[in-house]
Amino acid sequence: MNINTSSSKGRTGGQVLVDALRINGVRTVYCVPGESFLPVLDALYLVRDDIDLITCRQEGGATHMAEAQGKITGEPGICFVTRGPGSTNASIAVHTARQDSTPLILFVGQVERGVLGREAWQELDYRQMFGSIAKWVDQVDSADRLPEMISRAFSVATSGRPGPVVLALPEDMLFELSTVKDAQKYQSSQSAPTQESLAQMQDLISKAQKPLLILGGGGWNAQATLDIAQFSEAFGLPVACVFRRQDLINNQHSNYVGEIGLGMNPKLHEQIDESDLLIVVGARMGETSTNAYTLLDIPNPKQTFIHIHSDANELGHVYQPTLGINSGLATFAAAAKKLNAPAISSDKKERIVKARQHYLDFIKPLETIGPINLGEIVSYLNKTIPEDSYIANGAGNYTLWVQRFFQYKKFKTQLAPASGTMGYGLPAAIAAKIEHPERLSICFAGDGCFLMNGQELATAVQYQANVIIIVVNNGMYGSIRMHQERHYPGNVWGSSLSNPNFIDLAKAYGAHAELVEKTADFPAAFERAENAGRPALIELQTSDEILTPRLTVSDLRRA
Ligand SMILES: Cc1ncc(C[n+]2csc(CCOP(=O)(O)OP(=O)(O)O)c2C)c(N)n1
Ligand SMILES: [Mg+2]
Repeated sequence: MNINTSSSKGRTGGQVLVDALRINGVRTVYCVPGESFLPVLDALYLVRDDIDLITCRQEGGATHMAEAQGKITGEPGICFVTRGPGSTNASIAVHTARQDSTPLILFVGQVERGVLGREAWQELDYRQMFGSIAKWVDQVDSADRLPEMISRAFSVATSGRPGPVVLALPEDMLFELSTVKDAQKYQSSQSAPTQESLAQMQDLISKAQKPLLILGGGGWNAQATLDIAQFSEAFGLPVACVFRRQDLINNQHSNYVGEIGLGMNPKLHEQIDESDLLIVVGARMGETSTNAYTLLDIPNPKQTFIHIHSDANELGHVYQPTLGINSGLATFAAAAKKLNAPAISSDKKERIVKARQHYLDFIKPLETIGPINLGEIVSYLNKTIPEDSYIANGAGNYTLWVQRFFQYKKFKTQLAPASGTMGYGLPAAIAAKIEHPERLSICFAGDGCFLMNGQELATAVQYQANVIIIVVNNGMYGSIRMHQERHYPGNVWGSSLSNPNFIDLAKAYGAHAELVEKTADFPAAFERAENAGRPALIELQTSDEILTPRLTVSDLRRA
C-alpha cells in the first residue's frame, strides 16, 4: 500500500500524507498548487492512477469544489492550497462547509518550522485564523504524527454535526523522512436516540392535531431520507424542508408541502403558525429558515417542539425543545421508521392534502415582464431532465426562481449553499460532474454570481467536466438592488453591473455558448448545450425591473 516502503529511512511526510488519503478512500483531490507543499504534489504524482488531482484557478473555486464533493458523498472533500494568500482565498469555502455542515478537509501550506512565529513570508497562524469557522484546526509539526492527525481529521469532519477541518503543513515537515506506520481507515460516529425519547416522541405525536415535520441540516444519507419519508407516511405528518435542503425528500412525495426559506409560500407560513407540534429533524432553524428569527417564538416556541440534532450543543441553542433528542440523523430515521404508528385521522389526512395543494399551486409559473420567463424555464427543466440531475446555484435573487419552481427528486441533487455565498454554483456543478460524469450537472448563476468564480470554466474545460451554466443576466446585483429600493427607493448606487459579453467570454474558455432571447427558444438551446460535448453556457437576459417572482421595482417604489 505504501508509496515508498523500499527505503529503510522511510517515506517523506508528503508520501505518508498521501498514503493516509488513499487508506481513507480518497479518489479525488482539488488544489491550486503552491511551492509550500511540493512533496505532497510529488506523492500524488506517484499515485496518479488511484487519485485524480484537479487543479483549479482560484482557491475559492477549488475549495468549493471539494466542499460540494463532501456534500454529495458524505465523505470529506479534500483540498490543498498554499499558505498565506492561498488560505485566505480558500477561507470562503471553509465558512460554507461550516454553515452547511459539510465534511471538508483543507490542507494548507505553512512556513518551515525553524522560522515559525517571525511573520515569515506568507506565514499565518491558522489556529487563530480558522479558529472560529473550522470544526477543528491544527498544525502537523512532525511527519510521525500525520497518520494520527489525518485520521482524526476524517473522524472530526464526519462525526456528529459534520464540518470543516483545516490542517497546516510546515514545508520542511513534508520533506522529512518518517518510518511511522499507517493508521487504519477512519471511523465516523453518531449518537442514537434512546427508547425512552422515542416513546416520548410517539406520545407527543399522538396528542397533536396539527403536526409538521421539518427536515434540514447536514449528515443525512440517501437511506435516511427514505426512512424519514416512511416515518412521515406512517404517522400522517406533512413534511417541509428548510432553506437549501429541499432535496431531503422527493418533492413529488404526497406529504411534501414546501420549503421554509427566503420567499416562503405564505400558506406554509400560516400552516406553521397554526401547528401544534413541530418535529424538527437535523435543522438548526437558523435565520434563513425562520424569516429572520420571527417564525418561532424564542426561546419557547408556542408549538410543542421536538428537536432532533446530531450535535447536543444545538439543542436549546436558540429554542428550548419540549423534547430534545441528540442523535445522528441516519440512526434517528432508522429508529423512527420502525415505530408503531396509530391510525391516522381523516382530519390529519385532509390537512396534508390541502397543504400539498397549496404547494402545487405555489410552484406554477407566474406571468412576468419581458420575453424571458425564468419560472417557465425552471419549470420546463423540472419536467424534462432526469431525476438524478444536479442543480447548483450560488446566492442572488435569481435563486428564488430555482428554489420555488424546481422539484428536487433525489437526495443530494441540490447543490446550494445555506451560507448564501455567491460564486458557489459553478465550482459545485463542476465537482458534481467530476464525481458523476454520467449525470447532468446544471449551474444557475446570476451575472454577479457567475463572475465570482467564472474562472473555473477553464477547469471545467480542462477536465471535460461538461456542465451547463445558465446565466441569468439582469445587469445588476439584483438582490442588493431589492434591499436598496426597499430602504432607499430610487437611490440606485453600487448595485448596477456593466457586464462582459458572456457568450464571447465562454467561447474564449472553449465552451459552447448561446444567448436565448425568448422562453420558447430555451428547450432547443438546452438540447444543443447537452449535446455540445463540452461545457456550455446559456445566457438569459432578464429585465432589471423584475426583483422576485412576485415583486418588481415599481411595486416597491409604489409601496
Ligand atoms: C461572496 C458574497 N459576496 C457578496 C454577497 C452579497 N450579495 C448577496 S446576493 C448579491 C447579488 C447577486 O447578484 P446576481 O448574482 O447578479 O443575482 P441577482 O440578485 O441579480 O439575481 C450580493 C452582492 C454574498 N452573498 N456573497
Ligand atoms: Mg444579477
